This record gives sequence, C-alpha cells and structure tokens, in this order.
Amino acid sequence: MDSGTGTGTGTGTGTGASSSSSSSGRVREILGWRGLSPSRLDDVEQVGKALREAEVPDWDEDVTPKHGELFQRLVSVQRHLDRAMAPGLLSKREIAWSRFSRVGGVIALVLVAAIGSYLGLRTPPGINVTASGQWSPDYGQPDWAIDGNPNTEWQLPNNQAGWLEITMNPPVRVDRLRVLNGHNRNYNDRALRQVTIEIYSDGEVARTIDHTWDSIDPTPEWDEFDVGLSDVDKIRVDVHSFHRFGGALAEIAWE
Ligand SMILES: [Ca+2]
Repeated sequence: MDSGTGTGTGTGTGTGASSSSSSSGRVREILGWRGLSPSRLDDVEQVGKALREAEVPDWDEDVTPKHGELFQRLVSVQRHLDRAMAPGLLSKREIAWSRFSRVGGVIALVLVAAIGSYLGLRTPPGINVTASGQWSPDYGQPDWAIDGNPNTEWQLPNNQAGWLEITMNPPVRVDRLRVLNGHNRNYNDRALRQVTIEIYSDGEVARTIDHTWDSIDPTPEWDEFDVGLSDVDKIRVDVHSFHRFGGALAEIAWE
C-alpha cells in the first residue's frame, strides 16, 4: 500500500514535472511577450515552485512567518500577472474602445494645445495696453497712456522699473512716435527717466529708441521720434528708471 502510493506519487510527479516544465516554458514565453521582465518571470516561477512545495497549514496557529512572506510574494506576483494579462482578456469591443479612447485622447490633447497656443499668441483685435503694474488699483492705469488726454498718466508702482505694451490688430503704419512724459499733476513727483522703446513690425523688433529725461518737467513737452515703419503690431516701453517716487507716462501716440 505504502509502496504503491510511493510509486504512484513518484510517477505522477515525474510526468507532471516534465509536462509542467514544458508548459511553464510556454507560459514564460507568453508572459514575456506581454511585457513581463525576466526578473518578474523568475519571481513568478519561484513563487509557483514555493507554493507547490509549501504545506498549507490546517490551523491558524500553524501559520508561520514564512507562510506570511510567501502569501505577500503571491499577491505581488498576481498583481504583475494581472497587469500583463489584462489587455489580453479584453473583448473585441473593449479593445476597440480602448484604442478609440487612446487615439481620441491624443487628438484631444493636440487640439487643446493648438487652440491654447493660438489663443495665447493671437493679438487681441483693436488697440490694447498692458503693463507690469500700476501705482494704485484705481489710478494710473495703463490705458491712460493712450487716452488722448495729456492730464492722465500711466503711473508705475512706487520705486519700481516696469514696462508697458501696446498691441495693434490690425497692424498700423507708424511714421512718427510722440511721447509725453508724466509729472503727476499738482505734485510733480513722478516721471520717466530712462526708457527703451521697441517698435515691432510683423512680430519682430524693427526699431529701438533709447531716451532719457533729465528731470521732472511740471509742464512736459512732447518728444517726437521718426519711425517710418509699416505693419507695426506692437510698441513696448521699458522703463529702466524714474524720477522721485516712480515712473509716469502721460501719452504715447503715433501717426
Ligand atoms: Ca493720458
């Protein structure tokens, strides 16, 4: 009886080992195609072998730390197998959806990027003014530099350099640029000192004007600069320095 069982088991194990070894080779091959790395494949084999060799305890008190460790390895290997096999277990419909959503996702991303860069680069229609800042939220706003009123000024925050940009869409022809410095009417404590004005034609800097005002003038005079450019789409004023408390620009105009 004993001997019979022994032989039976021996033979069974032998046959099983050989067929299991060839089938495990095939499994290894398939899992390899599915992207499992050689070290993960080794893990799978080792855990499989350890499971076959392990005795499953009948009682809770027979569970040893070794069993716990093996269980953890089994869970980890199972997770890798699930990840490798999941795409192979999709139905045709699920595969189609998965492809569609992947392709659709890429197209959506490309579209969002294209629209974003279009909106970001597009010059808003009309004449628009932006600046690095203004002295007060309610006073000295950037568009006061182009409102046609010599008594209103764009005023920079105290003691700060800064910039002002005017964009034109559609572009304009500029033969002459006129600039009226500020002085902060009634106080005479703000004015531009040293500036660089860049005039853009067709998106590129086409003319650079450097100018300095030596002092605050309580009755400022217009300064005029010949330009002679067509397709002007931007004028940028970089304020490098100022008089007293900060910069101020009453008007910038072109004709
Ligand atoms: Ca003004």
